Amino acid sequence: MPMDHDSANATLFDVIVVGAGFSGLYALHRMRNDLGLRVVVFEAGTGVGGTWHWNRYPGCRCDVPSYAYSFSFSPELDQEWSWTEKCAAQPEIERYLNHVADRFDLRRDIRLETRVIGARYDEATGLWDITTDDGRTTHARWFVSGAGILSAGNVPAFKGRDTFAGESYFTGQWPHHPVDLAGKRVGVIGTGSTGIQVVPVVAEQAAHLTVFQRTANYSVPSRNGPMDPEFERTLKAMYPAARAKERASPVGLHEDSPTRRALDVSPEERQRVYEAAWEAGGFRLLVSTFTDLVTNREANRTISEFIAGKIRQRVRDPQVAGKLIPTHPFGTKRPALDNGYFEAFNRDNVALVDLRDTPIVEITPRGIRTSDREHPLDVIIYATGFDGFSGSLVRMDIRGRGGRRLQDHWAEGPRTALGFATHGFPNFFMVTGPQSGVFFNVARNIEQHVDWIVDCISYMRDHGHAAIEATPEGESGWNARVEAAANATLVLETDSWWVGSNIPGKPRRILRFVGGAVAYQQACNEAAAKGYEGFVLQ
Ligand code: NA7
Repeated sequence: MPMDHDSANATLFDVIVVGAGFSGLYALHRMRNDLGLRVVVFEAGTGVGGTWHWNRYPGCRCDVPSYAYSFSFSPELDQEWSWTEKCAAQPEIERYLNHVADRFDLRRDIRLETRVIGARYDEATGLWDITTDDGRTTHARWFVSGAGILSAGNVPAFKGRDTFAGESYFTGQWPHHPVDLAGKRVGVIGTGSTGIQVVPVVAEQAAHLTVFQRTANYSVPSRNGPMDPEFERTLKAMYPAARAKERASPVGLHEDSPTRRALDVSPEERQRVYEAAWEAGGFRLLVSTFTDLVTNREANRTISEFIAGKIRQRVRDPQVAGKLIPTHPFGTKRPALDNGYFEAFNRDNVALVDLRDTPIVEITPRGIRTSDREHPLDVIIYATGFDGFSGSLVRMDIRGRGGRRLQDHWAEGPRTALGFATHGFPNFFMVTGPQSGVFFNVARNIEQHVDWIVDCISYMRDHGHAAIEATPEGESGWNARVEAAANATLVLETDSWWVGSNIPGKPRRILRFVGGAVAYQQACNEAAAKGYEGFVLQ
Protein backbone atom coordinates (compact mmCIF):
# COMPACT_ATOMS: atom_id res chain seq x y z
CA MET A 1 0.00 0.00 0.00
CA PRO A 2 1.67 3.29 -1.03
CA MET A 3 2.06 5.39 2.09
CA ASP A 4 4.34 8.21 1.03
CA HIS A 5 1.83 11.02 0.97
CA ASP A 6 4.30 13.49 -0.54
CA SER A 7 4.68 11.34 -3.57
CA ALA A 8 2.87 12.43 -6.69
CA ASN A 9 2.07 8.76 -7.25
CA ALA A 10 0.43 7.90 -3.95
CA THR A 11 -3.05 6.49 -4.29
CA LEU A 12 -4.22 6.15 -0.68
CA PHE A 13 -4.90 9.12 1.57
CA ASP A 14 -6.83 9.96 4.68
CA VAL A 15 -8.56 12.87 3.00
CA ILE A 16 -9.15 13.90 -0.60
CA VAL A 17 -10.13 17.54 -1.01
CA VAL A 18 -11.61 19.02 -4.16
CA GLY A 19 -10.47 22.52 -5.09
CA ALA A 20 -7.57 24.76 -4.11
CA GLY A 21 -9.49 27.94 -3.38
CA PHE A 22 -10.06 29.46 0.04
CA SER A 23 -11.80 26.23 1.17
CA GLY A 24 -9.31 23.69 -0.11
CA LEU A 25 -6.24 25.62 1.03
CA TYR A 26 -7.56 26.03 4.54
CA ALA A 27 -8.80 22.42 4.70
CA LEU A 28 -5.37 21.17 3.65
CA HIS A 29 -3.63 23.40 6.18
CA ARG A 30 -5.80 22.31 9.07
CA MET A 31 -6.07 18.63 8.20
CA ARG A 32 -2.40 18.11 7.34
CA ASN A 33 -0.62 20.66 9.51
CA ASP A 34 -2.88 20.41 12.58
CA LEU A 35 -4.32 16.87 12.47
CA GLY A 36 -1.35 15.25 10.74
CA LEU A 37 -3.56 13.56 8.17
CA ARG A 38 -2.41 12.47 4.74
CA VAL A 39 -4.23 14.86 2.43
CA VAL A 40 -4.27 15.49 -1.30
CA VAL A 41 -6.06 18.36 -3.03
CA PHE A 42 -7.24 17.96 -6.61
CA GLU A 43 -7.56 21.26 -8.45
CA ALA A 44 -8.83 21.54 -12.03
CA GLY A 45 -7.15 24.90 -12.66
CA THR A 46 -3.56 25.59 -13.62
CA GLY A 47 -3.02 27.42 -10.34
CA VAL A 48 -4.42 27.80 -6.85
CA GLY A 49 -7.04 30.42 -5.99
CA GLY A 50 -10.39 28.87 -6.96
CA THR A 51 -12.84 31.68 -7.69
CA TRP A 52 -9.92 34.09 -7.82
CA HIS A 53 -8.07 31.95 -10.32
CA TRP A 54 -10.96 31.46 -12.74
CA ASN A 55 -12.69 34.85 -12.63
CA ARG A 56 -10.14 37.11 -14.35
CA TYR A 57 -12.58 39.26 -16.30
CA PRO A 58 -12.11 43.02 -16.64
CA GLY A 59 -13.19 44.75 -13.44
CA CYS A 60 -13.17 41.60 -11.29
CA ARG A 61 -12.67 42.42 -7.63
CA CYS A 62 -14.05 41.47 -4.25
CA ASP A 63 -17.06 43.40 -2.97
CA VAL A 64 -16.09 42.77 0.64
CA PRO A 65 -13.11 44.68 2.09
CA SER A 66 -10.04 42.49 1.67
CA TYR A 67 -8.81 43.09 5.19
CA ALA A 68 -11.93 41.14 6.26
CA TYR A 69 -12.27 38.85 3.23
CA SER A 70 -9.00 37.02 3.93
CA PHE A 71 -7.87 34.21 6.19
CA SER A 72 -8.08 34.95 9.89
CA PHE A 73 -6.43 31.82 11.26
CA SER A 74 -2.91 33.21 11.36
CA PRO A 75 -2.18 36.44 13.27
CA GLU A 76 1.28 36.41 11.65
CA LEU A 77 -0.24 36.35 8.16
CA ASP A 78 -2.51 39.24 9.13
CA GLN A 79 0.54 41.28 10.09
CA GLU A 80 2.70 40.31 7.11
CA TRP A 81 0.28 40.88 4.28
CA SER A 82 -0.65 44.35 3.04
CA TRP A 83 -3.53 45.09 0.70
CA THR A 84 -3.07 47.94 -1.75
CA GLU A 85 -6.80 48.65 -2.00
CA LYS A 86 -9.75 48.40 0.35
CA CYS A 87 -11.49 45.90 -1.95
CA ALA A 88 -8.70 44.19 -3.85
CA ALA A 89 -8.90 43.35 -7.53
CA GLN A 90 -8.67 39.74 -8.71
CA PRO A 91 -4.89 39.67 -9.43
CA GLU A 92 -4.07 40.79 -5.90
CA ILE A 93 -6.39 38.23 -4.27
CA GLU A 94 -4.90 35.53 -6.48
CA ARG A 95 -1.39 36.65 -5.38
CA TYR A 96 -2.52 36.50 -1.75
CA LEU A 97 -3.81 32.94 -2.08
CA ASN A 98 -0.56 31.92 -3.80
CA HIS A 99 1.34 33.50 -0.92
CA VAL A 100 -0.77 31.48 1.53
CA ALA A 101 -0.02 28.28 -0.41
CA ASP A 102 3.73 28.98 -0.13
CA ARG A 103 3.66 30.40 3.40
CA PHE A 104 2.03 27.24 4.79
CA ASP A 105 3.88 24.85 2.48
CA LEU A 106 0.66 23.65 0.86
CA ARG A 107 1.72 23.21 -2.76
CA ARG A 108 3.36 19.81 -2.35
CA ASP A 109 -0.04 18.25 -1.64
CA ILE A 110 -1.98 20.00 -4.39
CA ARG A 111 -2.31 18.36 -7.79
CA LEU A 112 -3.11 21.05 -10.34
CA GLU A 113 -4.84 20.51 -13.67
CA THR A 114 -6.55 17.48 -12.17
CA ARG A 115 -10.32 17.51 -12.27
CA VAL A 116 -12.43 15.11 -10.21
CA ILE A 117 -14.83 13.41 -12.59
CA GLY A 118 -16.20 10.67 -10.36
CA ALA A 119 -16.44 9.76 -6.69
CA ARG A 120 -17.73 6.40 -5.52
CA TYR A 121 -18.14 5.17 -1.94
CA ASP A 122 -16.95 1.59 -1.60
CA GLU A 123 -19.00 -0.03 1.16
CA ALA A 124 -16.63 -3.00 1.42
CA THR A 125 -13.52 -0.93 2.16
CA GLY A 126 -15.24 2.13 3.65
CA LEU A 127 -13.16 4.27 1.31
CA TRP A 128 -14.01 6.82 -1.35
CA ASP A 129 -12.66 6.00 -4.82
CA ILE A 130 -12.02 9.25 -6.60
CA THR A 131 -11.49 9.30 -10.35
CA THR A 132 -9.69 12.21 -11.96
CA ASP A 133 -9.44 13.31 -15.57
CA ASP A 134 -5.83 12.07 -15.77
CA GLY A 135 -7.32 8.57 -15.75
CA ARG A 136 -6.23 7.76 -12.20
CA THR A 137 -8.24 6.55 -9.22
CA THR A 138 -7.25 7.62 -5.71
CA HIS A 139 -8.71 6.42 -2.41
CA ALA A 140 -9.39 8.09 0.91
CA ARG A 141 -11.52 7.63 4.00
CA TRP A 142 -12.83 11.19 3.90
CA PHE A 143 -13.92 13.06 0.79
CA VAL A 144 -14.23 16.82 1.24
CA SER A 145 -15.60 19.19 -1.36
CA GLY A 146 -14.16 22.68 -1.47
CA ALA A 147 -15.50 23.06 -5.00
CA GLY A 148 -17.28 26.26 -4.07
CA ILE A 149 -20.74 27.72 -4.47
CA LEU A 150 -20.00 29.58 -7.69
CA SER A 151 -17.74 27.40 -9.80
CA ALA A 152 -20.12 25.56 -12.12
CA GLY A 153 -20.54 28.10 -14.90
CA ASN A 154 -23.86 28.76 -16.65
CA VAL A 155 -23.63 29.71 -20.31
CA PRO A 156 -27.22 29.60 -21.59
CA ALA A 157 -27.85 27.34 -24.58
CA PHE A 158 -28.94 30.13 -26.90
CA LYS A 159 -29.88 28.93 -30.36
CA GLY A 160 -26.87 29.33 -32.66
CA ARG A 161 -24.47 30.03 -29.76
CA ASP A 162 -21.59 28.25 -31.44
CA THR A 163 -22.10 29.89 -34.83
CA PHE A 164 -20.80 33.29 -33.66
CA ALA A 165 -17.80 34.26 -35.80
CA GLY A 166 -16.30 36.71 -33.28
CA GLU A 167 -14.76 36.08 -29.86
CA SER A 168 -16.91 34.69 -27.01
CA TYR A 169 -15.92 34.66 -23.35
CA PHE A 170 -17.58 33.41 -20.20
CA THR A 171 -16.55 35.61 -17.28
CA GLY A 172 -15.97 32.62 -14.99
CA GLN A 173 -13.46 31.08 -17.44
CA TRP A 174 -11.73 34.21 -18.62
CA PRO A 175 -8.52 33.48 -20.57
CA HIS A 176 -5.11 34.06 -19.03
CA HIS A 177 -3.87 35.95 -22.09
CA PRO A 178 -4.78 39.63 -22.51
CA VAL A 179 -8.09 40.23 -24.31
CA ASP A 180 -7.89 43.36 -26.46
CA LEU A 181 -11.28 45.04 -26.74
CA ALA A 182 -10.00 48.30 -28.22
CA GLY A 183 -11.94 49.39 -31.28
CA LYS A 184 -14.37 46.47 -30.95
CA ARG A 185 -18.14 46.20 -30.67
CA VAL A 186 -18.79 44.24 -27.48
CA GLY A 187 -22.00 42.73 -26.13
CA VAL A 188 -22.35 41.81 -22.45
CA ILE A 189 -25.18 39.44 -21.51
CA GLY A 190 -26.07 39.52 -17.82
CA THR A 191 -26.34 42.22 -15.17
CA GLY A 192 -25.61 40.34 -11.95
CA SER A 193 -22.64 41.31 -9.77
CA THR A 194 -20.31 40.15 -12.53
CA GLY A 195 -21.92 42.08 -15.39
CA ILE A 196 -22.09 45.15 -13.17
CA GLN A 197 -18.32 44.94 -12.58
CA VAL A 198 -17.58 44.27 -16.26
CA VAL A 199 -19.66 47.06 -17.82
CA PRO A 200 -17.85 50.24 -16.68
CA VAL A 201 -14.42 48.79 -17.48
CA VAL A 202 -15.37 47.44 -20.90
CA ALA A 203 -17.21 50.69 -21.70
CA GLU A 204 -13.88 52.48 -21.48
CA GLN A 205 -12.01 49.95 -23.60
CA ALA A 206 -14.43 49.06 -26.37
CA ALA A 207 -15.53 51.11 -29.37
CA HIS A 208 -19.12 50.28 -28.50
CA LEU A 209 -20.80 48.27 -25.75
CA THR A 210 -24.31 46.83 -25.79
CA VAL A 211 -25.60 45.58 -22.43
CA PHE A 212 -28.26 42.87 -22.71
CA GLN A 213 -30.30 43.03 -19.50
CA ARG A 214 -32.97 40.49 -18.60
CA THR A 215 -33.54 41.64 -15.02
CA ALA A 216 -32.56 45.03 -13.66
CA ASN A 217 -30.38 44.76 -10.56
CA TYR A 218 -29.71 46.93 -7.54
CA SER A 219 -26.23 48.26 -7.23
CA VAL A 220 -24.67 50.56 -4.68
CA PRO A 221 -21.33 52.39 -5.01
CA SER A 222 -18.53 50.33 -3.49
CA ARG A 223 -16.52 53.50 -2.60
CA ASN A 224 -13.39 51.47 -3.08
CA GLY A 225 -10.04 53.17 -2.90
CA PRO A 226 -6.37 52.72 -2.05
CA MET A 227 -5.64 51.34 1.39
CA ASP A 228 -5.17 54.24 3.78
CA PRO A 229 -1.83 53.68 5.61
CA GLU A 230 -3.22 55.19 8.80
CA PHE A 231 -6.24 52.84 8.71
CA GLU A 232 -3.96 49.89 8.03
CA ARG A 233 -1.73 50.73 11.01
CA THR A 234 -4.73 51.01 13.31
CA LEU A 235 -6.25 47.79 11.98
CA LYS A 236 -3.05 45.81 12.39
CA ALA A 237 -2.69 47.03 15.95
CA MET A 238 -6.09 45.55 16.77
CA TYR A 239 -6.42 42.76 14.20
CA PRO A 240 -7.26 39.96 16.65
CA ALA A 241 -10.19 41.99 17.99
CA ALA A 242 -11.32 42.83 14.44
CA ARG A 243 -11.23 39.16 13.50
CA ALA A 244 -13.20 38.27 16.62
CA LYS A 245 -15.78 40.86 15.64
CA GLU A 246 -16.09 39.37 12.15
CA ARG A 247 -16.63 35.93 13.65
CA ALA A 248 -19.33 37.21 15.97
CA SER A 249 -21.11 39.20 13.26
CA PRO A 250 -24.19 37.83 11.43
CA VAL A 251 -22.54 38.91 8.17
CA GLY A 252 -18.83 38.53 8.98
CA LEU A 253 -18.05 42.24 8.65
CA HIS A 254 -16.66 44.93 10.93
CA GLU A 255 -19.74 47.14 10.92
CA ASP A 256 -22.09 47.13 13.90
CA SER A 257 -25.41 45.38 13.30
CA PRO A 258 -28.49 47.62 13.21
CA THR A 259 -30.86 47.67 16.17
CA ARG A 260 -33.82 49.69 14.90
CA ARG A 261 -36.66 48.88 12.51
CA ALA A 262 -37.05 51.10 9.45
CA LEU A 263 -40.73 51.82 10.16
CA ASP A 264 -40.06 52.79 13.77
CA VAL A 265 -38.21 55.95 12.80
CA SER A 266 -39.42 59.07 11.01
CA PRO A 267 -39.07 59.37 7.23
CA GLU A 268 -36.46 62.09 7.79
CA GLU A 269 -34.40 59.86 10.07
CA ARG A 270 -34.66 56.99 7.58
CA GLN A 271 -33.45 59.27 4.82
CA ARG A 272 -30.54 60.44 6.97
CA VAL A 273 -29.53 56.85 7.77
CA TYR A 274 -29.80 55.76 4.13
CA GLU A 275 -27.83 58.77 2.87
CA ALA A 276 -25.04 58.13 5.38
CA ALA A 277 -24.84 54.46 4.39
CA TRP A 278 -24.94 55.39 0.69
CA GLU A 279 -22.04 57.80 1.16
CA ALA A 280 -20.04 55.24 3.16
CA GLY A 281 -20.68 52.66 0.40
CA GLY A 282 -20.31 48.89 0.35
CA PHE A 283 -22.97 46.64 1.83
CA ARG A 284 -23.82 49.10 4.61
CA LEU A 285 -27.24 49.99 3.18
CA LEU A 286 -28.29 46.39 3.55
CA VAL A 287 -26.43 45.21 6.64
CA SER A 288 -26.10 48.21 8.93
CA THR A 289 -29.17 50.43 8.56
CA PHE A 290 -32.33 48.69 9.82
CA THR A 291 -33.23 45.20 11.02
CA ASP A 292 -36.41 44.61 9.01
CA LEU A 293 -35.47 45.47 5.42
CA VAL A 294 -35.62 41.90 4.14
CA THR A 295 -38.49 40.75 6.36
CA ASN A 296 -41.05 43.53 6.07
CA ARG A 297 -42.43 44.60 2.72
CA GLU A 298 -43.18 48.18 3.74
CA ALA A 299 -39.75 48.59 5.31
CA ASN A 300 -38.23 47.20 2.15
CA ARG A 301 -40.17 49.63 0.01
CA THR A 302 -38.44 52.53 1.77
CA ILE A 303 -34.98 51.33 0.83
CA SER A 304 -35.93 50.08 -2.63
CA GLU A 305 -37.38 53.51 -3.43
CA PHE A 306 -34.33 55.25 -1.98
CA ILE A 307 -32.04 53.33 -4.35
CA ALA A 308 -34.39 53.82 -7.30
CA GLY A 309 -34.10 57.57 -6.67
CA LYS A 310 -30.31 57.29 -6.76
CA ILE A 311 -30.45 55.42 -10.08
CA ARG A 312 -32.60 58.22 -11.52
CA GLN A 313 -29.94 60.70 -10.40
CA ARG A 314 -27.06 58.64 -11.78
CA VAL A 315 -28.52 57.99 -15.26
CA ARG A 316 -29.18 61.04 -17.43
CA ASP A 317 -31.74 59.53 -19.85
CA PRO A 318 -34.94 58.99 -17.81
CA GLN A 319 -36.09 56.22 -20.14
CA VAL A 320 -32.86 54.29 -19.70
CA ALA A 321 -32.96 54.95 -15.95
CA GLY A 322 -36.51 53.54 -15.85
CA LYS A 323 -35.32 50.29 -17.43
CA LEU A 324 -32.40 50.03 -14.99
CA ILE A 325 -34.60 50.29 -11.90
CA PRO A 326 -35.28 46.86 -10.42
CA THR A 327 -38.77 45.68 -9.49
CA HIS A 328 -37.83 43.08 -6.87
CA PRO A 329 -37.39 43.99 -3.19
CA PHE A 330 -33.82 45.13 -2.44
CA GLY A 331 -31.71 42.47 -0.73
CA THR A 332 -33.87 39.51 -1.76
CA LYS A 333 -31.07 38.47 -4.07
CA ARG A 334 -27.42 39.40 -3.87
CA PRO A 335 -27.18 43.14 -4.57
CA ALA A 336 -24.17 44.32 -6.52
CA LEU A 337 -21.58 46.91 -5.62
CA ASP A 338 -20.23 49.01 -8.43
CA ASN A 339 -17.56 51.39 -9.54
CA GLY A 340 -19.53 53.52 -12.00
CA TYR A 341 -22.02 51.01 -13.43
CA PHE A 342 -25.00 53.31 -13.87
CA GLU A 343 -22.83 56.22 -15.05
CA ALA A 344 -21.55 54.00 -17.88
CA PHE A 345 -25.00 54.33 -19.49
CA ASN A 346 -24.39 58.10 -19.83
CA ARG A 347 -21.62 57.41 -22.33
CA ASP A 348 -22.25 57.75 -26.06
CA ASN A 349 -20.72 54.34 -26.77
CA VAL A 350 -22.98 52.35 -24.39
CA ALA A 351 -26.47 51.08 -25.21
CA LEU A 352 -28.95 49.12 -23.09
CA VAL A 353 -31.13 46.39 -24.56
CA ASP A 354 -34.00 45.35 -22.33
CA LEU A 355 -34.57 41.66 -22.99
CA ARG A 356 -38.02 41.85 -21.37
CA ASP A 357 -39.06 44.02 -24.34
CA THR A 358 -36.98 42.31 -27.00
CA PRO A 359 -35.75 38.82 -25.95
CA ILE A 360 -32.71 37.15 -27.47
CA VAL A 361 -33.90 34.97 -30.35
CA GLU A 362 -30.54 33.56 -31.40
CA ILE A 363 -26.84 34.12 -31.67
CA THR A 364 -25.85 34.57 -35.31
CA PRO A 365 -22.39 34.52 -36.94
CA ARG A 366 -22.52 38.35 -36.84
CA GLY A 367 -23.88 39.01 -33.38
CA ILE A 368 -27.01 38.72 -31.25
CA ARG A 369 -30.48 38.75 -32.76
CA THR A 370 -33.20 40.03 -30.47
CA SER A 371 -36.88 39.90 -31.42
CA ASP A 372 -36.65 43.30 -33.15
CA ARG A 373 -33.21 43.38 -34.83
CA GLU A 374 -29.71 42.00 -35.12
CA HIS A 375 -26.95 43.61 -33.01
CA PRO A 376 -23.64 43.23 -34.88
CA LEU A 377 -20.79 42.41 -32.50
CA ASP A 378 -17.10 41.49 -32.51
CA VAL A 379 -17.09 40.09 -28.96
CA ILE A 380 -19.77 38.50 -26.76
CA ILE A 381 -19.14 38.39 -23.01
CA TYR A 382 -21.38 35.96 -21.13
CA ALA A 383 -21.77 37.28 -17.56
CA THR A 384 -24.55 34.78 -17.06
CA GLY A 385 -23.73 33.36 -13.66
CA PHE A 386 -23.44 29.92 -12.14
CA ASP A 387 -25.32 26.78 -11.21
CA GLY A 388 -24.90 27.83 -7.59
CA PHE A 389 -24.25 25.66 -4.52
CA SER A 390 -25.16 22.24 -5.92
CA GLY A 391 -23.89 22.57 -9.51
CA SER A 392 -20.24 21.92 -8.73
CA LEU A 393 -21.21 18.86 -6.67
CA VAL A 394 -23.60 17.08 -9.01
CA ARG A 395 -21.21 17.66 -11.93
CA MET A 396 -18.64 15.47 -10.14
CA ASP A 397 -20.86 12.37 -10.42
CA ILE A 398 -20.75 11.48 -6.73
CA ARG A 399 -22.16 8.06 -5.79
CA GLY A 400 -22.84 6.97 -2.25
CA ARG A 401 -24.04 3.77 -0.62
CA GLY A 402 -25.68 1.33 -3.03
CA GLY A 403 -24.26 3.34 -5.95
CA ARG A 404 -26.91 6.04 -5.42
CA ARG A 405 -26.13 9.17 -7.37
CA LEU A 406 -26.07 12.52 -5.61
CA GLN A 407 -28.19 14.08 -8.35
CA ASP A 408 -30.86 11.43 -7.73
CA HIS A 409 -30.80 11.93 -3.98
CA TRP A 410 -31.19 15.65 -4.65
CA ALA A 411 -33.72 15.36 -7.50
CA GLU A 412 -36.20 17.53 -5.57
CA GLY A 413 -33.43 19.86 -4.40
CA PRO A 414 -30.44 19.41 -2.09
CA ARG A 415 -31.03 17.79 1.31
CA THR A 416 -28.33 18.08 3.92
CA ALA A 417 -27.62 18.11 7.63
CA LEU A 418 -26.34 21.64 8.35
CA GLY A 419 -25.08 21.86 4.77
CA PHE A 420 -22.17 19.57 5.72
CA ALA A 421 -23.34 16.10 4.76
CA THR A 422 -26.12 14.19 3.06
CA HIS A 423 -27.75 10.85 3.83
CA GLY A 424 -26.32 7.84 1.99
CA PHE A 425 -22.91 9.47 1.45
CA PRO A 426 -20.77 8.51 4.47
CA ASN A 427 -17.63 10.55 5.20
CA PHE A 428 -18.46 13.02 2.44
CA PHE A 429 -18.24 16.60 3.71
CA MET A 430 -19.12 19.82 1.93
CA VAL A 431 -17.55 23.20 2.68
CA THR A 432 -20.14 25.88 1.78
CA GLY A 433 -22.51 23.11 0.77
CA PRO A 434 -26.14 23.72 -0.20
CA GLN A 435 -28.23 24.81 2.82
CA SER A 436 -25.14 25.90 4.74
CA GLY A 437 -24.67 29.31 6.25
CA VAL A 438 -23.01 31.49 3.63
CA PHE A 439 -23.16 35.23 4.19
CA PHE A 440 -21.36 38.32 2.93
CA ASN A 441 -17.86 37.49 4.06
CA VAL A 442 -17.53 33.97 2.69
CA ALA A 443 -13.93 33.73 3.92
CA ARG A 444 -15.29 33.68 7.49
CA ASN A 445 -17.92 31.09 6.58
CA ILE A 446 -15.32 28.85 4.95
CA GLU A 447 -13.09 28.89 8.03
CA GLN A 448 -16.05 28.05 10.26
CA HIS A 449 -17.16 25.19 8.00
CA VAL A 450 -13.66 23.72 7.73
CA ASP A 451 -13.08 24.04 11.48
CA TRP A 452 -16.33 22.17 12.15
CA ILE A 453 -15.34 19.39 9.74
CA VAL A 454 -11.83 19.19 11.24
CA ASP A 455 -13.29 18.94 14.75
CA CYS A 456 -15.63 16.22 13.54
CA ILE A 457 -12.83 14.16 11.99
CA SER A 458 -10.80 14.65 15.14
CA TYR A 459 -13.75 13.46 17.25
CA MET A 460 -14.14 10.41 15.02
CA ARG A 461 -10.48 9.51 15.46
CA ASP A 462 -10.61 10.01 19.21
CA HIS A 463 -13.73 7.85 19.57
CA GLY A 464 -12.73 5.18 17.08
CA HIS A 465 -15.49 5.92 14.58
CA ALA A 466 -14.87 4.85 11.00
CA ALA A 467 -17.76 6.66 9.36
CA ILE A 468 -20.21 9.51 9.84
CA GLU A 469 -23.35 10.09 7.84
CA ALA A 470 -26.31 12.45 7.93
CA THR A 471 -29.51 10.72 9.04
CA PRO A 472 -32.82 11.22 7.19
CA GLU A 473 -34.10 12.93 10.36
CA GLY A 474 -31.03 15.14 10.46
CA GLU A 475 -31.76 16.21 6.89
CA SER A 476 -35.46 16.79 7.49
CA GLY A 477 -34.83 18.75 10.67
CA TRP A 478 -32.28 21.02 9.03
CA ASN A 479 -34.39 21.37 5.90
CA ALA A 480 -37.28 22.61 8.03
CA ARG A 481 -35.02 25.22 9.65
CA VAL A 482 -33.62 26.35 6.31
CA GLU A 483 -37.12 26.76 4.90
CA ALA A 484 -38.46 28.46 8.01
CA ALA A 485 -35.60 30.96 7.93
CA ALA A 486 -36.32 31.72 4.27
CA ASN A 487 -40.09 31.93 4.86
CA ALA A 488 -39.49 34.60 7.47
CA THR A 489 -38.01 36.82 4.74
CA LEU A 490 -39.00 38.10 1.31
CA VAL A 491 -36.16 36.15 -0.32
CA LEU A 492 -38.33 33.41 -1.83
CA GLU A 493 -40.22 35.97 -3.92
CA THR A 494 -37.26 36.77 -6.10
CA ASP A 495 -35.70 34.62 -8.79
CA SER A 496 -31.93 34.18 -8.44
CA TRP A 497 -29.17 31.63 -7.95
CA TRP A 498 -30.04 31.65 -4.24
CA VAL A 499 -33.19 29.67 -5.14
CA GLY A 500 -31.84 27.89 -8.22
CA SER A 501 -34.30 29.55 -10.58
CA ASN A 502 -31.51 30.78 -12.87
CA ILE A 503 -30.88 27.25 -14.12
CA PRO A 504 -33.57 25.77 -16.40
CA GLY A 505 -35.05 22.63 -14.83
CA LYS A 506 -33.43 23.10 -11.40
CA PRO A 507 -35.95 22.74 -8.55
CA ARG A 508 -36.82 26.13 -7.08
CA ARG A 509 -35.70 25.78 -3.45
CA ILE A 510 -33.81 28.04 -1.11
CA LEU A 511 -30.18 26.94 -1.37
CA ARG A 512 -28.67 28.74 1.60
CA PHE A 513 -29.53 29.17 5.27
CA VAL A 514 -30.51 32.84 5.51
CA GLY A 515 -30.85 32.99 9.31
CA GLY A 516 -27.47 34.70 9.85
CA ALA A 517 -24.00 33.44 10.73
CA VAL A 518 -24.58 33.58 14.47
CA ALA A 519 -27.64 31.31 14.37
CA TYR A 520 -25.88 29.02 11.92
CA GLN A 521 -22.77 28.66 14.06
CA GLN A 522 -24.93 28.01 17.09
CA ALA A 523 -26.75 25.21 15.26
CA CYS A 524 -23.42 23.69 14.17
CA ASN A 525 -21.91 23.90 17.64
CA GLU A 526 -25.00 22.44 19.29
CA ALA A 527 -25.08 19.46 16.94
CA ALA A 528 -21.40 18.77 17.67
CA ALA A 529 -21.86 19.19 21.44
CA LYS A 530 -24.65 16.61 21.38
CA GLY A 531 -22.32 14.02 19.83
CA TYR A 532 -23.21 15.03 16.26
CA GLU A 533 -26.96 15.16 16.47
CA GLY A 534 -28.49 14.66 13.02
CA PHE A 535 -25.67 12.32 12.07
CA VAL A 536 -24.94 8.68 12.74
CA LEU A 537 -21.43 7.55 13.66
CA GLN A 538 -20.21 4.01 13.05
P1 NA7 B 1 -25.89 36.20 -11.45
O1 NA7 B 1 -26.05 37.10 -10.31
O2 NA7 B 1 -26.62 34.91 -11.45
O3 NA7 B 1 -26.23 37.03 -12.75
C1 NA7 B 1 -26.35 36.41 -14.02
C2 NA7 B 1 -26.93 37.40 -14.99
O4 NA7 B 1 -27.06 36.74 -16.25
C3 NA7 B 1 -28.32 37.88 -14.59
O5 NA7 B 1 -28.46 39.22 -14.97
C4 NA7 B 1 -29.20 36.97 -15.42
O6 NA7 B 1 -30.48 37.50 -15.68
C5 NA7 B 1 -28.41 36.87 -16.68
N1 NA7 B 1 -28.80 35.69 -17.46
C6 NA7 B 1 -28.69 34.40 -17.10
N2 NA7 B 1 -29.21 33.60 -18.05
C7 NA7 B 1 -29.67 34.43 -19.00
C8 NA7 B 1 -30.33 34.21 -20.23
N3 NA7 B 1 -30.64 32.99 -20.64
N4 NA7 B 1 -30.66 35.29 -20.98
C9 NA7 B 1 -30.36 36.53 -20.55
N5 NA7 B 1 -29.74 36.81 -19.39
C10 NA7 B 1 -29.41 35.76 -18.63
O7 NA7 B 1 -24.34 35.81 -11.64
P2 NA7 B 1 -23.05 36.72 -11.42
O8 NA7 B 1 -21.90 35.99 -12.00
O9 NA7 B 1 -23.28 38.10 -11.89
O10 NA7 B 1 -22.91 36.80 -9.88
C11 NA7 B 1 -22.84 35.63 -9.10
C12 NA7 B 1 -22.35 35.94 -7.74
O11 NA7 B 1 -20.94 36.17 -7.76
C13 NA7 B 1 -22.89 37.19 -7.11
O12 NA7 B 1 -24.16 37.06 -6.61
C14 NA7 B 1 -21.84 37.48 -6.07
O13 NA7 B 1 -22.08 36.72 -4.91
C15 NA7 B 1 -20.57 37.05 -6.71
P3 NA7 B 1 -31.72 37.14 -14.66
O14 NA7 B 1 -31.44 37.95 -13.43
O15 NA7 B 1 -31.63 35.66 -14.40
O16 NA7 B 1 -32.93 37.52 -15.39
